[in-house]
Amino acid sequence: MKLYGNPMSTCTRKVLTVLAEKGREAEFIHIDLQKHEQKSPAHLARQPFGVVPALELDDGFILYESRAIARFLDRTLPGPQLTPRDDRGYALMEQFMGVEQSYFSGPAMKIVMERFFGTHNEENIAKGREGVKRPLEVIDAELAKRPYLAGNDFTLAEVCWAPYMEYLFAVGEKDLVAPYKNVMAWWDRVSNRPSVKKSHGR
Ligand SMILES: N[C@@H](CCC(=O)N[C@@H](CS)C(=O)NCC(=O)O)C(=O)O
Repeated sequence: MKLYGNPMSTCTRKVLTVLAEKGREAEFIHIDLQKHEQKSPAHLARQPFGVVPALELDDGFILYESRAIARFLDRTLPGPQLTPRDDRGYALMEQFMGVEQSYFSGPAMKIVMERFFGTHNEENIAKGREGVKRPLEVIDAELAKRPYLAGNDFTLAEVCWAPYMEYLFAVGEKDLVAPYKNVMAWWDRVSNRPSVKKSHGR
């Protein structure tokens, strides 16, 4: 199994977290985003939108889109299940994966990119900060009721939120998250998980 990705990429990190949870390694093929290797014909043949990650199985089956890869690996690899078996837990996991994708990662990455690339456009940062407030407020209320987004266990919902949370802290935005006490406690649990540490290069 080959994983075409970049260790700094949030979407690659989701896949690496699932692999780490399952105790599996894929052959990691480094795609250099600075050199635009993701736009090369060879990579476009496996990921038609020219981004990472893409997964290639030994029989040639290729899959892209990080959340689809995460769900696929969770279904097919032995090891701890990252998808709740009960219907409501499953639905909550999907709901919070949707919240991450629709409302959280966009504004979070707006801040991260400005800080990461040193452009520091304060207008963009302010928009990003405003944007992450509502999703953080929403999950804070949910996390008052249970330790993880979908119930008592770490699931693919945490897998998907973790890379963006990690970057918010890494670029010095702890103050943005700090008012949400349940989010802080949850992030302490999630960020200290060995699979999350490993996939985020800690
Ligand atoms: N929806 C895609 C998004 C992938 C994506 O945006 N990947 C970023 C890195 S996290 C990338 O390759 N960026 C390089 C580029 O846009 O050229 C997924 O979930 O896999």
